Amino acid sequence: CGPTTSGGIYEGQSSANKACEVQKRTFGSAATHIQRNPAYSELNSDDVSYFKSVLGENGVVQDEDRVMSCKCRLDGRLAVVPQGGNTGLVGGSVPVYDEVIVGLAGMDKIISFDNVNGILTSEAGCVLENLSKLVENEGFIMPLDLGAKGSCHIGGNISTNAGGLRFIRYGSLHGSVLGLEVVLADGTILDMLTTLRKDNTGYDLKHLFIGSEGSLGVVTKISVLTPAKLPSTNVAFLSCNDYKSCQKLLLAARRSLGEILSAFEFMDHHCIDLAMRHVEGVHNPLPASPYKFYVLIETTGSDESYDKTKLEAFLLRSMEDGLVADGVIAQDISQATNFWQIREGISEASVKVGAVYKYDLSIPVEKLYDIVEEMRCRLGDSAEVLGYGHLGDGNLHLNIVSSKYDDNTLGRIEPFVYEWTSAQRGSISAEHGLGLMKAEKIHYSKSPEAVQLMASIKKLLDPNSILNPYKVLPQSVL
Ligand code: FAD
Ligand code: 2HG
Ligand code: ZN
Repeated sequence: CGPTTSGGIYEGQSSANKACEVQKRTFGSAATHIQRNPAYSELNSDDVSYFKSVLGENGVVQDEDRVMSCKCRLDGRLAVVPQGGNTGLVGGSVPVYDEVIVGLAGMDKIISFDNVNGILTSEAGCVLENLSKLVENEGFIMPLDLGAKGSCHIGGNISTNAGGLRFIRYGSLHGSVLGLEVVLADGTILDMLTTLRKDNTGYDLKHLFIGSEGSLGVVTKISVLTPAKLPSTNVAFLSCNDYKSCQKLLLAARRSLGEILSAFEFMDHHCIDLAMRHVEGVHNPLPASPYKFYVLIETTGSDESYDKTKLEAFLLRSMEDGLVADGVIAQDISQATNFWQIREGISEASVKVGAVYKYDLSIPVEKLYDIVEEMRCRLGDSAEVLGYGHLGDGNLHLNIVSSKYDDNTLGRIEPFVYEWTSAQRGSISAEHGLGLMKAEKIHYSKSPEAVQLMASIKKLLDPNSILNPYKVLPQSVL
């Protein structure tokens, strides 16, 4: 880490077994199948002195309890794990053995905000929610939003190419990120921190680092294009009797709401039941509801009365057509917040009730719910199967909640879930990345040739494989 890096270094547990135990509890079986690579150096006191000379005494954390609270940890070959807000769901931000954590939380400065063009430039450790507040005060919004906004960093979002709740409207971060500064494995500071909308001079290298989960470089600075904040937002919470209706409703919303559609999220009734029990302060806006599915639709536009009329007319028509069973439009900000809290609370609520096997799948919309039903058949009463997600993006979150992690349950879920997704030509990671948990599963979604090319790029940029080892790519290709 060069002089521009004012983040922190956390020394990993000296006992590999202890680290592995934590991994096993947190990330299931993935960590237990990987051997420590003996080519990596072990951290010694010279390394620690060096880090302190660069980062100061407070920049280096060795105390075991503080390291563990990060949920976990450049002589020749010390392996490192870049860590943002540590909210990732695939174990990408935590060390597997004794890797050193490069924590970005200290790099939280705003560099500039261009309020003519809506371009934000900041350090990578800024928390997403803080950036949202900042740009909103200037009349803009961040192009992404997600349930972990209070903790995740913009650098982490970019490194995972996070999707989230605004993807349907503003698309992927590959479109919104204008520039990056990245520190490479050999310490080179790669300045790609442009703020230009258009720049076709050669290969657009920043895209290699968007979504590469800290395996190719450490993102230290970012510039992002922020859309204008529009004055009128409406949120509706609807119920449907069957999945087919949700699917038809999506098509109808695209056609009728068109340019003002800004979110289309769905959840099955198992999710609603869970949210009512475990998300603090929410209530079901459709109380007497025997419904199977729920949909949250948000519109954002520039004309309050036109937008509302349009949404009301759309709902009326959808009810007449039998697509929507019941529904409400939020009348004020507190109702809208309640609707969003239900949806955003499902992920955290699921981990409160048991061991959760999490899958994040891209599947053609017409098939998307089939895997949820298949899983219910396979697992019977032994687990609760939740289906929800970003329906507008064809992204299902399949969460399987069981009383404990065990090989028997896992064996009934995997490899079936991956084989099934692959057979639909879907993706086994729509938006969360591969991290530690899914690195060995990449072949379900990528061809051997594509994986080989990824490995060649990794070797070119990080020949000693010190950046985020055991993550993203299978060990066999490195
Ligand atoms: P971390 O968890 O710290 O790291 C994630 C990965 O990025 C790791 O591989 C890490 O090594 C790497 N990394 C982090 N910072 C850097 C950096 N500066 N340079 C290089 N590599 C880096 N994800 C979605 O896509 N959509 C959602 O809707 C969504 N909702 C969520 C809701 C909840 C409640 C939770 C807990 C998670 C959710 N996530 C979602 C997953 C997670 O929040 C995102 O992946 C987020 O982008 C991770 O950011 P982070 O700063 O926490 O990164
Ligand atoms: C969401 O959309 C997140 O709520 C989390 O991506 C999904 O926990 C999950 O599986
Ligand atoms: Zn999601």
